[in-house]
Amino acid sequence: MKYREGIVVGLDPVELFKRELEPAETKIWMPLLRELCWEEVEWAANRTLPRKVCKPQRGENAAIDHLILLIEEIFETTAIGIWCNWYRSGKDWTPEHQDQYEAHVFTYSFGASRNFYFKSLETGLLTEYLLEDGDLMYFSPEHDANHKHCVPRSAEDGDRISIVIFTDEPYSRRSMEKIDQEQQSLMVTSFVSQLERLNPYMWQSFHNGETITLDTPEGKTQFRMRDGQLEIW
Ligand SMILES: O=C(O)CCC(=O)C(=O)O
Ligand SMILES: [Fe+2]
Repeated sequence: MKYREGIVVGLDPVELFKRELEPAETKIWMPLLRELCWEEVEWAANRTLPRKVCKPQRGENAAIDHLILLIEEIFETTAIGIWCNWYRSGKDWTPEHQDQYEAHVFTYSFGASRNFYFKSLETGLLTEYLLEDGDLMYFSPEHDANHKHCVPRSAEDGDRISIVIFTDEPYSRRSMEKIDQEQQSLMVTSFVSQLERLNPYMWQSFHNGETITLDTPEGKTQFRMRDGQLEIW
């Protein structure tokens, strides 16, 4: 996580949020996710992807809608795409690849645990993770550009579903707040420059905690002192 003044403002290139969903919750969603419109997709002549996949729309499946909403609310972002994988057993897998959508990637894991690794394009170095039921993996578009990723085959018998949610930049709404803060400081500057021109009557009422209205670059704006803080609206 990236912090500024104690507030989360962004994510690291890779984050693994262990047990983001409780087992009680994944148990509810797993049967619903198995009901998605799973397909075997051909990816080369006479060859199908070594797992089942599905590309649901919003409004099709309650579990998908819930997971999208969670990502959008927790990470203050907007989902721009979704892709689902169903590994029927350890024999199903995802070969090394890059997502290449220039999007931020969040992946929820349901069911059996599977290994996942990134391979650096530059050094060939592998970074391995164990993705367990309820885990949430994140990686940035920059990380995707420099690495391949893979879910190798395993001796695991159980099935696993992964829900991949592509999004805009996480916490981008907080940059809007920053813009708001910049606007606030412009207003304070405008207020201070007008203070000396206030007539004594307005000056007195302002200091008594009353609201005064002044013209600012944003139009008519109200100012008030509360507990030593200037309030503007
Ligand atoms: O199943 C996963 O955790 C990853 C799947 C994946 O990389 C993909 O669908 O692009
Ligand atoms: Fe991928």
